[in-house]
Amino acid sequence: MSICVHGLGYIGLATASLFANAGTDVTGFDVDEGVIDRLNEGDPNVSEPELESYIQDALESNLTPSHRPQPADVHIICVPTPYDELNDGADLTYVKDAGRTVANVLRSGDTVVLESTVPPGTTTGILAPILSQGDLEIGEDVHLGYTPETVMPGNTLTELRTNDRIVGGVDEDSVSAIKSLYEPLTSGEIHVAADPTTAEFVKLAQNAERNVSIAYANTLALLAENYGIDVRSAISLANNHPRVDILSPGPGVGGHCLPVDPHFLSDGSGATELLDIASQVNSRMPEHVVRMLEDAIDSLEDKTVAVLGITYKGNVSDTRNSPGLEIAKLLGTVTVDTRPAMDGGWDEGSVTIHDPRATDSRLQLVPLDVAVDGADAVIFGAAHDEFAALDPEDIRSKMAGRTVVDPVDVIDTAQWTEQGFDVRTL
Ligand code: SAJ
Repeated sequence: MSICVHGLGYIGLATASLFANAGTDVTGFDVDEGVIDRLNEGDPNVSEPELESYIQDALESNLTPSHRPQPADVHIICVPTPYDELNDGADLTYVKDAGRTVANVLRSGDTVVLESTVPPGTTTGILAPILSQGDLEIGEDVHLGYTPETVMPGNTLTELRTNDRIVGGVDEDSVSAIKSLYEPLTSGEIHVAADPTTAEFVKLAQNAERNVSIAYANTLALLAENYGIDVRSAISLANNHPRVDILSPGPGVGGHCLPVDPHFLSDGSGATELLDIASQVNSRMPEHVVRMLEDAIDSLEDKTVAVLGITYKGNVSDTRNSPGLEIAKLLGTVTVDTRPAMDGGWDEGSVTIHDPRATDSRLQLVPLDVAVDGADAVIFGAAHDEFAALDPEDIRSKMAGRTVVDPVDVIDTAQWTEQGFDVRTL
């Protein structure tokens, strides 16, 4: 059997490596020539060490990066589906392009699998017609189905090998073909959905549920603050109930999944009201964090703040839709591209940002010592292990002020308070 994986982002690359390391010949294709060149030089450019060496193993065995898509028994599409702000939905350009690319090399008997996160109906309504533009009939000549990836960034390899999978095919033969493809590679169960549209819906339902649950935790945090209650201990107590499992509040919801995917469920009917409110609650959290700082420092004028952690969550390198970055912007610093600072009443340059894991070269990051040197306050934007290990005495000796805002619950509040810090938490 041969496989061609279309789209070599970290999911496509991890998936291609999974098959290659199991002994299958895999061609990895990406429209970005730089990605292929880097891979041919043996550089996967991923930030999870275990995953990186797993990909290296694949590159040294059965994974061949290629500038051109190759005919193969199985085509797996793992291309991005960015948020199309104008139409409040998914930008399916890459999926359509990948479909055309596959159609050019498609043969009778082949299987096509879509893994990208897409609005319900994409596989049958958009991909199938593109694939059947030649003589081939979908279902009859070509197997087609949808199976979403569900890995948690930061734990990609383990989850790729152990998570359950949902498979939806255009017919029974397609389901069997796709099931038998993934079954040997995951210790999780394979669940069959009624059709690809159901499988697409399920993926979105999972991420939308998490987004709503986080919004609920954030709502509790706002209420608890008004009642003078420590929300995390309240949530921990509430979770002793056998049917309650409240998530953690935080400075907002970032990444390329939770803030985006609920919009893909939008069908124009207005039924997404709850999802929309949840997104609003979460997107207002960075402003709340800035307010927490304002409460702690009498006046923001002439103060310098160090934002530590601008990836979208702890221990990852991805900065997309990052709450920490949003906080830095609200405080009035231009941190990425030439996007203007939002008006937070602060002078440009009054905010420094440091992140030991972020890899986006467009960001104006500074080393920790520089960030905290003379700072009046520190805000933690992501719960990296490096921050949990900070020595408060050392930080105190460098800062001018004693204010710390920790909405991500990364530091030991008692320890920092003992060192004279005024620690504000969610
Ligand atoms: N967050 C909170 N409170 C929490 C949990 C998370 O504020 O209790 C925040 C994080 O700090 C981060 C954001 O939410 O800013 C998203 O982080 P996450 O860890 O919840 O999820 P992602 O985006 O890294 O990965 C999600 C996962 N989906 C679900 O758990 C349902 C993952 O399994 C998916 O594969 C991934 O989306 C995806 O690619 O769709």
